[in-house]
Amino acid sequence: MLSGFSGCPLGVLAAVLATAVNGQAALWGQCGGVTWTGTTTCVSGATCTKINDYYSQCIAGTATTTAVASSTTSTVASASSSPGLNTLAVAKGKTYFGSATDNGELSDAAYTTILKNSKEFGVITPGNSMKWDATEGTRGTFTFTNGETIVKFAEANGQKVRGHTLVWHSQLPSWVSSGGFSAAELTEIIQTHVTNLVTNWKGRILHWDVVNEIFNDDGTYRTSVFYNTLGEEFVSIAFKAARAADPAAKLYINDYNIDGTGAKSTAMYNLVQKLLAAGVPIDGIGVQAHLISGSVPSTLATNWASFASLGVDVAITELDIRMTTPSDATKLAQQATDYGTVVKACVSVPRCVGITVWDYTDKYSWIPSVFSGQGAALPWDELLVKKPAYAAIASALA
Ligand code: 9MR
Repeated sequence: MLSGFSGCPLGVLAAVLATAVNGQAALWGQCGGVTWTGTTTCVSGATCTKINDYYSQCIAGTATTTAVASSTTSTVASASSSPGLNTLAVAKGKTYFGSATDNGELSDAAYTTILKNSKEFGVITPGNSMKWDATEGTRGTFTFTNGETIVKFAEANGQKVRGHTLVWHSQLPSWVSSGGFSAAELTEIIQTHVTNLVTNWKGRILHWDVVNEIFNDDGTYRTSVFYNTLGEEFVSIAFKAARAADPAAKLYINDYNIDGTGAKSTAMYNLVQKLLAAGVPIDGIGVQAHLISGSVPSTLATNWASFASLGVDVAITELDIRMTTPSDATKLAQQATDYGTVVKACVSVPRCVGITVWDYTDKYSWIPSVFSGQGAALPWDELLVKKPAYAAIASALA
């Protein structure tokens, strides 16, 4: 798992935020804060926006409110009184802005107060409770309780759900991975699993991640019980079963390190093209987007437009942008720039339908437990306070 994610080295973090010409801070650059000694004016078209006492940033557009910290620093509505990221995304023509969550987090009242706000999040993704190990730990015995808790939470709050995930090599019970099944038996096992889950939540799931992480980074197929037993046919088997069980759900193939162009993205493109030509019901490509601050690929929009040219939707399904911890104002500024880059790329591709952050707060991010010394990857900090990334997302959606 760990080695599977982007091996890109950390890039230079703050250099790109250097003061622009004529002594004015660049778009997205820092322009204020109690320890800031640089310029407090922004280039034309940007407004110096107070994010907190320690950090002001040049945000695209013109200030809308006037709380003034100095003669050149004003506070816009973007963070404290934002209309909400989902509201902004929908106004921008997208279907949603969303967040992952997990069952254990739902007992945290401060956390759920934000999660249930459909102005911020229009779609919720269960981080674990719809996976194979959580739903069919024993062959033929299905457990929907935890998944249902999250679906009910979303429905109670006027939110939709991305189902995650039906066929994945990980979090897979050993009865599947080590069962020694024939191709015919494994086909039936996949069909039974997919049919039961999708039927159980029929009509209540916006998107399903039908297959997840089937490629290696070089674009070859990942070794798994599914691929080893059935070859790439397992993909078609899963999609066809999902479509038959809930024709209304949009069906996605989901993976990481297909953010920018490269061998893995090419493999995804080629497979989806081939399967669509063969009549396999694929509606979208899910781009996980587990990214590294300072190393966000420059080819996001190009790659997503290429995917969309196949006639499918694109969804950013698990966005987070990690950094070496602890964070500081410079790193948070770089991260804000990076979030802006990702969101603007989605905005620029009409068939990029929505963006999900892989939980919204650093309090519940998976990153520190897997990437030692890294974290602070999400738009809200561990205290549930909005970071500069929030304002950058809002600005990119404005
Ligand atoms: O967020 C999930 C975390 O709680 C689990 O421990 C982990 C186990 O593999 O899975 C995490 O979610 C993964 C997602 O399902 C697929 N893409 C990678 C995500 C991060 O590992």
